[in-house]
Order: sequence, then C-alpha cells, then structure tokens
Amino acid sequence: MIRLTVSALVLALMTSTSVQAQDAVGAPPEQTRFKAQVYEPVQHDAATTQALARFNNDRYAMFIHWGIYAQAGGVIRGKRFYGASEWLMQRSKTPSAEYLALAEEFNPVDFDAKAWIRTIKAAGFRYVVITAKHHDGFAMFKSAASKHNIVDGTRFGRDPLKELAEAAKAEGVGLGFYYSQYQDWTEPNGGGNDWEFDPKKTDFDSYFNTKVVPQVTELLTNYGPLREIWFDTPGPMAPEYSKRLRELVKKLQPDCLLNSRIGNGLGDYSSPSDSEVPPASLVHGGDWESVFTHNRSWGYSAFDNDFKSTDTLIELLATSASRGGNFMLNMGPDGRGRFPEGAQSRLLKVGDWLKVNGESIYGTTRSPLPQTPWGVATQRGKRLYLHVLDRPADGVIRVPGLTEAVTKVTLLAGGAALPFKQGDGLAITLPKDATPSDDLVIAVDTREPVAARRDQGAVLSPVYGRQPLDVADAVLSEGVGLEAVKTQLSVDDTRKYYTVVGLDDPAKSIAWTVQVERPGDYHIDLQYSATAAQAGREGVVEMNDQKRAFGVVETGKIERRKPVFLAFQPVGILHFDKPGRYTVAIRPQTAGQELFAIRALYLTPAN
Ligand code: JFZ
Repeated sequence: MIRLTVSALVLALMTSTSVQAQDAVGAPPEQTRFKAQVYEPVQHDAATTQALARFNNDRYAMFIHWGIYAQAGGVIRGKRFYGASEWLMQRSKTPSAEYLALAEEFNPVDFDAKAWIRTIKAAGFRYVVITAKHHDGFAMFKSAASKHNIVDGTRFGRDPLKELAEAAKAEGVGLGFYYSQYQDWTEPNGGGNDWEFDPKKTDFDSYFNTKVVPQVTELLTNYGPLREIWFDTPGPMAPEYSKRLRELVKKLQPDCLLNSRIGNGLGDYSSPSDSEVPPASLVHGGDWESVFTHNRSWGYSAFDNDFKSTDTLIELLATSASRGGNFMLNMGPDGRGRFPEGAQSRLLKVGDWLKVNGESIYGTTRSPLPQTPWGVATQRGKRLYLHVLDRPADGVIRVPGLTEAVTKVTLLAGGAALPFKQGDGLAITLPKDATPSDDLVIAVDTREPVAARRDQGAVLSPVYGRQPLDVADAVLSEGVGLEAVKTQLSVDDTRKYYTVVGLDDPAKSIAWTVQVERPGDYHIDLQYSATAAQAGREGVVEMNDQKRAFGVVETGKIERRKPVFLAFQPVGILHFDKPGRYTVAIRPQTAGQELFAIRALYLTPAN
C-alpha cells in the first residue's frame, strides 16, 4: 500500500524550521521541542523574484554531499559511525591532522562529470546543489584561500566543480553550491571543533575574512551562473556576517538564491529541517525547498543501503509539489566518485515516471484542495492533477465540493479519457485494468481554474482505512500552541512531528473540520505521548452533541536523543448522520491539567 508510506512519512517526518531549530553549532540540533514555523510569502527585489519563479518551476533537485569523508564511508579506526557520514570527524573527535590524511587517499578516478550530469538529467532533476565545502573545511574546488582543497591537497588534482559546471551548462542543468559558512573543523578559527581548539580563543572574524569571503567569492566568480548558494548551520553567527554574505553573493550574482540557513532571517527561501515536507496548513504560499537523504546519511556510507524506494520518492516529490515547494533529494557518491548503485537505480526509475508524468510536477502550483484520502493534487491553470497515491477499493476517485465545470478527465499516462460524474462534487472512475504504478496521475480540465478550497475540511471516505487528522492541520483555540518534537529515529538521525502545548483547560480545544459525502460511523483513535503526571487525566472528543470521554495513559517523557513512544488509543465511535461538514474537537475535562502531547487523531470506518 503506497499510501501507507505517505501516511507514515507525513506523520513521521513533518515539521518546521531551519535556523531556529539549530543549537549553537547548528546541527544536529540539541533542542527537542520548539515552535512551529509557518511558510509565508516574502517581498523580494526583481532579480530574486525572477529567480524564485524559475526555482518554483523546477520543483525537483539533486543534492550531493561529496568530500574526503566519502573515502572513509562512515568508518574510522575500524569503528562504524552511524547516521551522517560527513560528520565523521566530529563524531569520532578526530584531530585535524589525522582526519586530513583522508585527503591523501582520496583519488576519485571514476568521477565523470558528464556521466553524473547525464544521470541527473535522466533522473529528472532540474538543478543540482553540491557541497563545495562542508563542516570539515576541505574544499572540493580549487581555492587560493586554503591549501585544504581538492586540487592542491589530493593526488586527484582536478577541480570537480569546474568539470560539473561545464557539463551542467552543456546539458541545461542548473547548478548550486553548498557552503558551510560557520562550522569549519580543520581551521582553528572556524566554528564547531571543540575537541581540538579552544572555542574561547577562536577568532571567527579572521576566519570569515580570510576563508569564507574569499572562497564564496571564488565560487561565485569561477563557475558561471549559480542557481543558489546553500549555506548551512549558521549557529551563533552574528547578523552582521549573514548580512555581509548576502551582500557579497547578490553583488556578484544578483539572481543567485540564498536559503534560510544563511542565518538571521536573511535567506530568499526556506529550508525546512532535514527530511521534512512542511504540513499543508503551515504553507501560506512562501518559497521553500525540502531536503531529504536517500538513505540515512548525506555523505557516502559504506554500510547504509537503506535507500527510499521509488514509490516513496515519487510520493515525496508529489507531496512537496502539492504544497508549493521543491524537493531536493540527496546522493552521496563514494570515494571513487561513483553514485551508489542502490540509489542510482531508484532515481532513474523516478526519472522514467517523470518522463510520462513530469507535466504534473514541473511548473505546477500548490493544491487548491483540502486533504483527500487518495493522495495529493497539483495545479496548472485550468488543469488539476490528481496524484492517486493510494487506490480506492471501489475504483472511484472523489473530489467533494469541486464545483467548477469539468470538461475532460484523462489519465496522464497514455491520455485515455476517464468517465466522470459531476454533482455535489466530482467522481472519476478508474479503469479496471490500469497498470499498477507508483503514482497514477489523472488530469482534470475545467472551464475555470479550480479555486482554492483548502479549508473546507479533510475528506473522510468509507472506502479507505485509517485516516489521519494531524495536529499541524488543527484549529487551535486561544492559548494552545503548535510545537515540533524531535524524535530519535536511529543513531544520529532524528525526525520531527508536531504536537500542541497548553491543552490544559476545558475552555481550550484543538479541532478539525471534516467533510463526509455519505453517512457513516468512524472509530476514533488518539496518538499521543504523556508523562507519569498526566496519566489518568481525562479528555473528551466532541462532535456536535456526541461526546466520547477518555483517560490518558503514561507513555514516557519526550527526551532529547531518545525515541518518543506514542500511545495509539481507541476512544469510541462518531456517527455522521448526513453528508456535510462537521467539527471534531478534543478538550480536557479538568482545568489546570495539561492533557497530553497529542500528535494526531485518526478516524477509521466502523461498519
Ligand atoms: C546539516 C548538516 O550538518 C548536515 O551534515 C547536512 O549537510 C544537512 C543537509 O544539513 O544538518 C542539519 C541542519 C539543520 C537541521 C538538521 C540537520 N535542522 O534544522 O533540523
């Protein structure tokens, strides 16, 4: 069931922000709970506005983390370090001299810029962002500002960024560079290396002036036009430095975009936290680009082959596009310069899907529809694309409330016309013999563009199983706040989800609007965590005069660097007696007692 992966991801990966989410060093963030970010549109100058239009047209990008850490592949002194392999030096507290010995071994003879770009193009990526310098400080380009660079510091002696820039230009693929502007572990004055250098003696200003400014200048001068500079982990960097970086980049290339991790609110677009697609309700039209690892590491890992399947990747891409953002998927080439086979084969399959269905992704705008159980939508003027991520058992795709006159419904793959009925909403019958594909796309043509109706309420369907109502999509009453929680997924890898704070009075509530087309019963389940102090507290799920009381069980505290355990608690049945819109709310029974840290309410058809 494809949709299961989506729900699992949607529930497992969602959150908010970038800069606020970081601890002093930047990442991995030490905070466990923090305020949710909303994605609002921002005013920009003309060059940036134009660049953002192209950015939003592109939708799909490849991220490449490649450095001398690829040579180690997550293993040093015979010991494996799980999670992000580009953090190897920090995790193992390796001194600079020992770490830099990797450069002597690093000789990526299989690196072939043209072949990389061919793969990138065949996989459907519109631009590629590669690490020019990561936190280890080793530049993957020729630099006069530091001898720790691939041309002067390895026997390879070539500048891969130069070769990539040329190949990308020849093939019409956009190029951007990642640059770690604050952390630099092999420079005594850079940030982040507290196992070797005394942070009190660090002269960041000197580091900034002698390495960051010259190198960023080199990157913006020697490699042709760049789509974006992807700064990262600004940590405690003063606003003055973010401002100088911004001015430097825009002076050299006015239409080069800057992500929010430049720090101090000075980016052109938002980078959500890693491996997160912002929830639909928090996206109010701002520009963003989500970044995901393909396995559990950004840099190459010799022992991590947990690559996301093709279905999951397509789902993440379609979901990002349906919320008006870009999906940038990472690849970690190995020490010889090869893309890991387990990653490449899956990416090429996404590319095959895009060859047929790319029209439903590139150049589209966010979905005008509320949450629907079959999947997500994207839009292009008078054409709406329905991405059927989970096929209905009865073969009928329903879009309640779609009132614009539909002129034609077709399968995007092959163009076959599909029978449809339009009354209170739209009902489309899928062909019985439709080949199973990851994401079946239906094109719906209307006389007028389908108007936004995102707040009409999540569509409930008796044909589907468990349907989530996430707290990120809830209406919170006064005094209740939305927070992101980080949970430990595996060693050195976290995921975020949302919860609320302040649900501590019968006058306070969280509520969702749902719409049903047919009368029916639904089971309620609550997913939450609760502390020992919260055990036994009582709450109620309400819909009109139906009230279903429940008591809270203890699951444990939300603790830093630990998995959060969540109860999945059955509460009762809600009866929807006629088609229409309903409000489902949760409120505490007693004043002064915070109920729990709830993540979602689920409704499941109860025959
Ligand atoms: C940073 C880097 O430290 C990491 O190595 C990789 O380059 C990644 C793309 O970015 O890691 C972060 C930064 C921010 C968050 C998490 C990891 N965050 O905001 O949750």
